[in-house]
Amino acid sequence: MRSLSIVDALFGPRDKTTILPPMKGIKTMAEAVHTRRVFSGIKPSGGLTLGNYLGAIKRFVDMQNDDFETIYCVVDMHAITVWQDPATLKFATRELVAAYIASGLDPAKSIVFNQSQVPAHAELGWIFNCVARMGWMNRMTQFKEKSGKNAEAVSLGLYAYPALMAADILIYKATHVPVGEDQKQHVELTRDIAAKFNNDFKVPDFFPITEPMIDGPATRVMNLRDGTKKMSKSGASDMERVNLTDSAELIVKKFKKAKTDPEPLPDSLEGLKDRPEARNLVEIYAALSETTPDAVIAEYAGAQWGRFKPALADLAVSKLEPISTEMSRLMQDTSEIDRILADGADRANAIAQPILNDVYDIVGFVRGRQ
Ligand code: AQP
Repeated sequence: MRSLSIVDALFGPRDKTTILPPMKGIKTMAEAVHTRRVFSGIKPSGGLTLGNYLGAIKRFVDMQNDDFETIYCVVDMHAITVWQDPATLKFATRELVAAYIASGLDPAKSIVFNQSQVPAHAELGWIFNCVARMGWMNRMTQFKEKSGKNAEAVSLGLYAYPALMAADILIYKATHVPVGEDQKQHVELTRDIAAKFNNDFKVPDFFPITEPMIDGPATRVMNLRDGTKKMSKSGASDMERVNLTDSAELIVKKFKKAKTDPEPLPDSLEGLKDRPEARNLVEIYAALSETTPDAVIAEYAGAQWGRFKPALADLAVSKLEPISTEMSRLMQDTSEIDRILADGADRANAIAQPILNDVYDIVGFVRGRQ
Protein backbone atom coordinates (compact mmCIF):
# COMPACT_ATOMS: atom_id res chain seq x y z
CA MET A 1 0.00 0.00 0.00
CA ARG A 2 1.29 3.49 -0.84
CA SER A 3 2.21 5.48 2.26
CA LEU A 4 0.52 8.86 2.67
CA SER A 5 2.63 11.91 1.93
CA ILE A 6 2.72 14.77 4.43
CA VAL A 7 0.28 16.80 2.35
CA ASP A 8 -2.07 13.82 2.10
CA ALA A 9 -1.90 13.33 5.84
CA LEU A 10 -2.58 16.98 6.62
CA PHE A 11 -5.12 17.78 3.93
CA GLY A 12 -6.51 14.42 2.85
CA PRO A 13 -5.42 12.22 -0.07
CA ARG A 14 -5.34 13.74 -3.54
CA ASP A 15 -6.97 12.33 -6.59
CA LYS A 16 -3.95 10.88 -8.38
CA THR A 17 -5.45 10.84 -11.84
CA THR A 18 -6.58 14.41 -12.40
CA ILE A 19 -5.56 17.73 -11.01
CA LEU A 20 -7.80 20.38 -12.45
CA PRO A 21 -7.25 24.08 -12.04
CA PRO A 22 -9.51 25.59 -9.41
CA MET A 23 -12.70 27.14 -10.73
CA LYS A 24 -12.52 30.84 -11.39
CA GLY A 25 -13.61 32.87 -8.41
CA ILE A 26 -13.09 29.99 -5.96
CA LYS A 27 -10.08 30.45 -3.70
CA THR A 28 -7.68 27.56 -3.19
CA MET A 29 -6.19 26.88 0.23
CA ALA A 30 -2.96 28.66 -0.82
CA GLU A 31 -4.80 31.68 -2.21
CA ALA A 32 -6.67 32.27 1.02
CA VAL A 33 -3.36 33.35 2.59
CA HIS A 34 -0.99 34.19 -0.27
CA THR A 35 -0.97 36.49 -3.31
CA ARG A 36 -2.15 34.69 -6.49
CA ARG A 37 1.22 34.18 -8.11
CA VAL A 38 2.24 31.92 -10.98
CA PHE A 39 5.75 30.56 -11.40
CA SER A 40 6.97 28.21 -14.10
CA GLY A 41 10.10 27.55 -16.10
CA ILE A 42 11.70 25.60 -18.92
CA LYS A 43 15.22 24.17 -19.19
CA PRO A 44 17.40 25.57 -21.97
CA SER A 45 18.56 22.05 -22.76
CA GLY A 46 18.11 22.10 -26.53
CA GLY A 47 15.68 23.27 -29.20
CA LEU A 48 12.13 23.73 -27.94
CA THR A 49 9.47 21.25 -28.98
CA LEU A 50 5.79 21.43 -29.74
CA GLY A 51 5.38 19.66 -26.35
CA ASN A 52 7.09 22.55 -24.53
CA TYR A 53 4.95 25.00 -26.50
CA LEU A 54 1.55 23.37 -25.94
CA GLY A 55 2.22 21.98 -22.46
CA ALA A 56 3.93 25.09 -21.10
CA ILE A 57 4.65 28.26 -23.12
CA LYS A 58 1.19 28.71 -24.67
CA ARG A 59 -0.37 28.31 -21.24
CA PHE A 60 2.11 30.76 -19.68
CA VAL A 61 0.86 33.33 -22.19
CA ASP A 62 -2.80 32.57 -21.45
CA MET A 63 -2.24 32.99 -17.72
CA GLN A 64 -0.54 36.32 -18.21
CA ASN A 65 -3.90 37.73 -19.20
CA ASP A 66 -5.56 36.31 -16.11
CA ASP A 67 -5.54 37.97 -12.70
CA PHE A 68 -2.21 36.52 -11.57
CA GLU A 69 1.27 37.89 -11.01
CA THR A 70 3.32 35.85 -13.46
CA ILE A 71 6.98 34.86 -13.16
CA TYR A 72 8.58 32.83 -15.96
CA CYS A 73 12.10 31.50 -15.67
CA VAL A 74 14.71 29.97 -17.93
CA VAL A 75 15.99 27.30 -15.57
CA ASP A 76 19.62 27.16 -16.69
CA MET A 77 20.77 25.57 -13.41
CA HIS A 78 18.49 22.61 -14.14
CA ALA A 79 19.91 22.32 -17.66
CA ILE A 80 23.41 21.54 -16.35
CA THR A 81 22.18 18.50 -14.43
CA VAL A 82 23.23 16.81 -17.69
CA TRP A 83 26.26 17.97 -19.71
CA GLN A 84 25.76 21.21 -21.65
CA ASP A 85 28.32 22.76 -23.91
CA PRO A 86 28.78 26.28 -22.43
CA ALA A 87 28.40 28.19 -25.73
CA THR A 88 25.33 26.12 -26.64
CA LEU A 89 23.81 26.75 -23.21
CA LYS A 90 24.16 30.51 -23.66
CA PHE A 91 22.54 30.27 -27.09
CA ALA A 92 19.70 28.04 -25.84
CA THR A 93 19.04 30.38 -22.88
CA ARG A 94 18.63 33.39 -25.16
CA GLU A 95 16.66 31.38 -27.72
CA LEU A 96 14.23 30.29 -25.02
CA VAL A 97 13.62 33.93 -24.07
CA ALA A 98 13.08 34.66 -27.77
CA ALA A 99 10.52 31.82 -27.85
CA TYR A 100 8.73 33.17 -24.78
CA ILE A 101 8.43 36.63 -26.29
CA ALA A 102 7.64 35.46 -29.82
CA SER A 103 4.81 33.35 -28.36
CA GLY A 104 3.30 36.38 -26.62
CA LEU A 105 4.93 36.74 -23.21
CA ASP A 106 5.21 40.42 -22.40
CA PRO A 107 8.22 41.24 -20.18
CA ALA A 108 6.38 44.32 -18.96
CA LYS A 109 3.53 42.16 -17.61
CA SER A 110 5.50 39.07 -16.60
CA ILE A 111 8.87 38.74 -14.90
CA VAL A 112 11.16 36.90 -17.35
CA PHE A 113 14.67 35.95 -16.21
CA ASN A 114 17.21 33.15 -15.97
CA GLN A 115 17.52 31.22 -12.74
CA SER A 116 21.29 31.61 -12.25
CA GLN A 117 20.91 35.41 -12.00
CA VAL A 118 18.84 35.05 -8.82
CA PRO A 119 21.07 33.30 -6.25
CA ALA A 120 18.16 32.83 -3.81
CA HIS A 121 17.02 29.80 -5.90
CA ALA A 122 20.24 27.91 -5.11
CA GLU A 123 20.27 29.09 -1.50
CA LEU A 124 16.72 27.93 -0.78
CA GLY A 125 17.50 24.79 -2.81
CA TRP A 126 20.15 23.87 -0.22
CA ILE A 127 17.69 24.33 2.65
CA PHE A 128 15.24 22.08 0.81
CA ASN A 129 17.93 19.43 0.28
CA CYS A 130 17.90 19.28 4.07
CA VAL A 131 14.08 19.19 4.29
CA ALA A 132 13.34 16.61 1.56
CA ARG A 133 13.75 12.97 2.58
CA MET A 134 15.77 10.40 0.63
CA GLY A 135 12.69 8.19 0.45
CA TRP A 136 10.74 10.96 -1.31
CA MET A 137 13.54 11.56 -3.81
CA ASN A 138 13.90 7.85 -4.48
CA ARG A 139 10.30 7.76 -5.71
CA MET A 140 10.84 10.34 -8.47
CA THR A 141 10.04 8.56 -11.71
CA GLN A 142 11.69 11.18 -13.94
CA PHE A 143 15.05 10.49 -12.26
CA LYS A 144 14.57 6.77 -12.79
CA GLU A 145 13.71 7.33 -16.48
CA LYS A 146 16.57 9.77 -17.09
CA SER A 147 19.22 7.79 -15.21
CA GLY A 148 18.07 4.43 -16.59
CA LYS A 149 20.61 1.70 -15.98
CA ASN A 150 23.29 4.36 -15.49
CA ALA A 151 22.16 5.66 -12.07
CA GLU A 152 25.66 5.45 -10.55
CA ALA A 153 27.18 7.67 -13.22
CA VAL A 154 24.64 10.52 -13.45
CA SER A 155 25.18 13.79 -11.59
CA LEU A 156 24.13 14.41 -8.01
CA GLY A 157 22.35 17.49 -9.41
CA LEU A 158 20.03 15.31 -11.53
CA TYR A 159 18.99 13.46 -8.39
CA ALA A 160 18.50 16.66 -6.35
CA TYR A 161 16.74 18.51 -9.22
CA PRO A 162 13.21 18.27 -7.73
CA ALA A 163 14.35 19.96 -4.47
CA LEU A 164 15.77 22.86 -6.50
CA MET A 165 12.52 22.95 -8.49
CA ALA A 166 10.63 23.26 -5.19
CA ALA A 167 12.90 26.19 -4.30
CA ASP A 168 12.24 27.81 -7.71
CA ILE A 169 8.54 27.81 -6.94
CA LEU A 170 8.56 28.57 -3.22
CA ILE A 171 11.18 31.33 -3.25
CA TYR A 172 8.30 33.38 -4.73
CA LYS A 173 5.61 31.68 -2.59
CA ALA A 174 3.94 30.87 -5.92
CA THR A 175 0.38 29.61 -5.52
CA HIS A 176 0.02 28.11 -9.03
CA VAL A 177 2.36 26.29 -11.40
CA PRO A 178 1.29 25.58 -14.98
CA VAL A 179 3.17 22.45 -16.12
CA GLY A 180 2.79 19.43 -18.37
CA GLU A 181 1.69 16.08 -16.97
CA ASP A 182 5.33 14.90 -16.68
CA GLN A 183 6.04 17.45 -13.94
CA LYS A 184 3.05 16.54 -11.74
CA GLN A 185 5.11 14.37 -9.37
CA HIS A 186 7.68 17.14 -8.89
CA VAL A 187 4.96 19.64 -7.94
CA GLU A 188 3.58 17.11 -5.48
CA LEU A 189 7.07 16.91 -3.95
CA THR A 190 7.10 20.72 -3.74
CA ARG A 191 3.85 20.54 -1.76
CA ASP A 192 5.36 17.94 0.57
CA ILE A 193 8.48 20.07 1.13
CA ALA A 194 6.37 23.19 1.84
CA ALA A 195 4.18 21.30 4.31
CA LYS A 196 7.17 19.73 6.09
CA PHE A 197 8.99 23.06 6.37
CA ASN A 198 5.88 24.81 7.73
CA ASN A 199 5.33 21.96 10.15
CA ASP A 200 8.94 21.39 11.32
CA PHE A 201 9.57 25.08 12.01
CA LYS A 202 6.04 25.70 13.31
CA VAL A 203 5.34 28.44 10.77
CA PRO A 204 1.87 27.46 9.52
CA ASP A 205 1.14 28.88 6.04
CA PHE A 206 4.67 30.34 5.61
CA PHE A 207 4.94 28.52 2.29
CA PRO A 208 1.78 27.99 0.22
CA ILE A 209 0.72 24.48 -0.78
CA THR A 210 1.11 25.22 -4.48
CA GLU A 211 -1.50 24.06 -7.01
CA PRO A 212 -0.23 22.38 -10.16
CA MET A 213 -2.25 23.47 -13.19
CA ILE A 214 -2.32 20.59 -15.63
CA ASP A 215 -5.10 21.22 -18.08
CA GLY A 216 -6.03 21.54 -21.73
CA PRO A 217 -5.92 18.90 -24.45
CA ALA A 218 -2.11 18.67 -24.68
CA THR A 219 -0.78 18.09 -21.19
CA ARG A 220 1.38 15.27 -22.57
CA VAL A 221 2.34 15.60 -26.23
CA MET A 222 3.74 12.30 -27.40
CA ASN A 223 6.64 11.32 -29.63
CA LEU A 224 5.62 11.26 -33.34
CA ARG A 225 7.34 7.89 -33.87
CA ASP A 226 6.13 6.18 -30.71
CA GLY A 227 2.86 7.32 -29.14
CA THR A 228 3.73 5.75 -25.80
CA LYS A 229 6.73 8.06 -25.22
CA LYS A 230 6.75 11.77 -24.41
CA MET A 231 7.96 14.23 -27.06
CA SER A 232 11.26 15.57 -25.62
CA LYS A 233 13.93 18.07 -26.68
CA SER A 234 16.59 15.49 -26.04
CA GLY A 235 14.89 12.51 -27.74
CA ALA A 236 17.23 10.49 -29.98
CA SER A 237 15.71 11.26 -33.40
CA ASP A 238 14.74 14.66 -34.74
CA MET A 239 11.84 13.05 -36.64
CA GLU A 240 10.12 12.17 -33.35
CA ARG A 241 9.50 15.80 -32.41
CA VAL A 242 8.43 19.10 -33.96
CA ASN A 243 10.84 21.90 -33.02
CA LEU A 244 9.63 25.49 -32.78
CA THR A 245 12.35 26.44 -35.26
CA ASP A 246 11.53 23.78 -37.89
CA SER A 247 10.80 25.07 -41.41
CA ALA A 248 7.30 24.68 -42.85
CA GLU A 249 8.58 21.90 -45.17
CA LEU A 250 10.09 19.98 -42.27
CA ILE A 251 6.91 20.27 -40.17
CA VAL A 252 4.87 18.92 -43.09
CA LYS A 253 7.36 16.06 -43.56
CA LYS A 254 7.36 15.16 -39.86
CA PHE A 255 3.56 14.94 -39.68
CA LYS A 256 3.42 13.02 -42.96
CA LYS A 257 5.87 10.46 -41.56
CA ALA A 258 4.30 10.39 -38.09
CA LYS A 259 3.45 6.85 -37.03
CA THR A 260 -0.26 6.01 -37.19
CA ASP A 261 -2.35 2.87 -37.59
CA PRO A 262 -4.32 1.74 -40.67
CA GLU A 263 -7.75 2.69 -39.27
CA PRO A 264 -9.51 5.95 -40.18
CA LEU A 265 -10.40 8.41 -37.43
CA PRO A 266 -13.23 7.09 -35.26
CA ASP A 267 -16.56 8.82 -34.70
CA SER A 268 -16.12 9.13 -30.93
CA LEU A 269 -13.29 9.66 -28.44
CA GLU A 270 -13.85 6.13 -27.16
CA GLY A 271 -12.55 4.91 -30.50
CA LEU A 272 -9.12 6.43 -29.76
CA LYS A 273 -8.62 4.17 -26.77
CA ASP A 274 -5.62 1.89 -27.38
CA ARG A 275 -4.61 4.01 -30.38
CA PRO A 276 -1.89 6.21 -28.78
CA GLU A 277 -0.52 7.68 -32.02
CA ALA A 278 -3.96 8.57 -33.37
CA ARG A 279 -4.98 10.07 -30.06
CA ASN A 280 -1.80 12.14 -29.92
CA LEU A 281 -2.41 13.69 -33.36
CA VAL A 282 -6.03 14.49 -32.48
CA GLU A 283 -4.94 16.10 -29.21
CA ILE A 284 -2.26 18.17 -30.95
CA TYR A 285 -4.86 19.36 -33.46
CA ALA A 286 -7.26 20.25 -30.65
CA ALA A 287 -4.61 22.18 -28.68
CA LEU A 288 -3.36 24.10 -31.72
CA SER A 289 -6.85 25.06 -32.80
CA GLU A 290 -7.94 25.82 -29.21
CA THR A 291 -10.80 23.38 -29.29
CA THR A 292 -11.42 19.96 -27.73
CA PRO A 293 -10.56 16.47 -29.00
CA ASP A 294 -14.35 15.84 -29.15
CA ALA A 295 -14.79 18.72 -31.56
CA VAL A 296 -11.90 17.48 -33.73
CA ILE A 297 -13.41 13.99 -33.87
CA ALA A 298 -16.80 15.48 -34.75
CA GLU A 299 -15.18 17.30 -37.70
CA TYR A 300 -12.99 14.44 -38.93
CA ALA A 301 -15.03 11.31 -38.08
CA GLY A 302 -14.20 8.62 -40.64
CA ALA A 303 -11.39 10.66 -42.23
CA GLN A 304 -8.35 8.80 -43.55
CA TRP A 305 -4.86 9.91 -42.52
CA GLY A 306 -4.29 11.21 -46.04
CA ARG A 307 -6.84 13.91 -45.24
CA PHE A 308 -6.17 14.52 -41.54
CA LYS A 309 -2.36 14.70 -41.55
CA PRO A 310 -2.09 17.50 -44.16
CA ALA A 311 -4.78 19.47 -42.31
CA LEU A 312 -2.83 19.05 -39.06
CA ALA A 313 0.46 20.01 -40.74
CA ASP A 314 -1.12 23.16 -42.25
CA LEU A 315 -2.53 24.10 -38.87
CA ALA A 316 0.83 23.57 -37.14
CA VAL A 317 2.66 25.62 -39.78
CA SER A 318 0.14 28.46 -39.49
CA LYS A 319 0.66 28.61 -35.70
CA LEU A 320 4.40 27.95 -35.49
CA GLU A 321 5.78 29.81 -38.50
CA PRO A 322 5.05 33.32 -37.09
CA ILE A 323 6.70 32.27 -33.82
CA SER A 324 9.86 30.97 -35.46
CA THR A 325 10.10 34.04 -37.72
CA GLU A 326 9.85 36.32 -34.70
CA MET A 327 12.37 34.19 -32.78
CA SER A 328 14.95 34.62 -35.55
CA ARG A 329 14.32 38.35 -35.60
CA LEU A 330 14.79 38.61 -31.83
CA MET A 331 17.95 36.49 -31.94
CA GLN A 332 19.57 39.03 -34.27
CA ASP A 333 20.03 41.39 -31.32
CA THR A 334 20.74 39.38 -28.20
CA SER A 335 21.64 42.52 -26.22
CA GLU A 336 17.91 43.27 -25.99
CA ILE A 337 17.30 39.74 -24.69
CA ASP A 338 20.09 40.15 -22.12
CA ARG A 339 18.56 43.45 -21.02
CA ILE A 340 15.16 41.75 -20.52
CA LEU A 341 16.84 39.02 -18.45
CA ALA A 342 18.74 41.51 -16.28
CA ASP A 343 15.61 43.57 -15.65
CA GLY A 344 13.60 40.41 -14.88
CA ALA A 345 16.33 39.21 -12.48
CA ASP A 346 16.21 42.52 -10.57
CA ARG A 347 12.42 42.24 -10.22
CA ALA A 348 12.63 38.56 -9.24
CA ASN A 349 15.35 39.31 -6.67
CA ALA A 350 13.18 41.99 -5.10
CA ILE A 351 10.54 39.32 -4.32
CA ALA A 352 12.90 36.45 -3.53
CA GLN A 353 15.44 38.08 -1.22
CA PRO A 354 13.03 39.11 1.60
CA ILE A 355 11.53 35.59 1.52
CA LEU A 356 15.02 34.06 1.75
CA ASN A 357 15.88 36.41 4.65
CA ASP A 358 12.75 35.17 6.48
CA VAL A 359 13.71 31.55 5.77
CA TYR A 360 17.25 32.06 7.12
CA ASP A 361 15.81 33.61 10.23
CA ILE A 362 13.29 30.78 10.65
CA VAL A 363 15.94 28.05 10.34
CA GLY A 364 18.25 29.86 12.80
CA PHE A 365 21.02 31.33 10.65
CA VAL A 366 22.68 34.35 12.26
CA ARG A 367 22.74 37.33 9.89
CA GLY A 368 25.24 40.07 10.75
CA ARG A 369 23.42 42.56 8.60
CA GLN A 370 19.83 42.54 7.42
N1 AQP B 1 5.78 16.37 -24.43
C1 AQP B 1 5.32 17.30 -23.61
N2 AQP B 1 3.99 17.54 -23.52
C2 AQP B 1 3.50 18.49 -22.68
N3 AQP B 1 4.29 19.28 -21.91
C3 AQP B 1 5.63 19.08 -21.99
N4 AQP B 1 6.67 19.67 -21.37
C4 AQP B 1 7.82 19.12 -21.78
N5 AQP B 1 7.56 18.16 -22.68
C5 AQP B 1 6.21 18.10 -22.83
C6 AQP B 1 6.52 20.74 -20.40
O1 AQP B 1 7.44 21.77 -20.73
C7 AQP B 1 7.86 22.39 -19.51
C8 AQP B 1 9.34 22.51 -19.50
O2 AQP B 1 9.96 21.28 -19.46
P1 AQP B 1 11.53 21.24 -19.27
O3 AQP B 1 12.21 21.59 -20.51
O4 AQP B 1 11.96 22.04 -18.11
O5 AQP B 1 11.76 19.75 -18.89
P2 AQP B 1 11.22 18.45 -19.52
O6 AQP B 1 9.82 18.20 -19.09
O7 AQP B 1 12.23 17.39 -19.12
O8 AQP B 1 11.25 18.74 -21.08
P3 AQP B 1 11.92 17.91 -22.20
O9 AQP B 1 11.53 18.51 -23.50
O10 AQP B 1 11.61 16.44 -22.02
O11 AQP B 1 13.45 18.21 -21.94
P4 AQP B 1 14.68 17.23 -21.86
O12 AQP B 1 14.60 16.32 -23.04
O13 AQP B 1 15.90 18.12 -21.90
O14 AQP B 1 14.57 16.53 -20.54
C9 AQP B 1 7.31 21.57 -18.35
O15 AQP B 1 6.17 22.22 -17.86
C10 AQP B 1 6.93 20.29 -19.01
O16 AQP B 1 5.87 19.66 -18.33
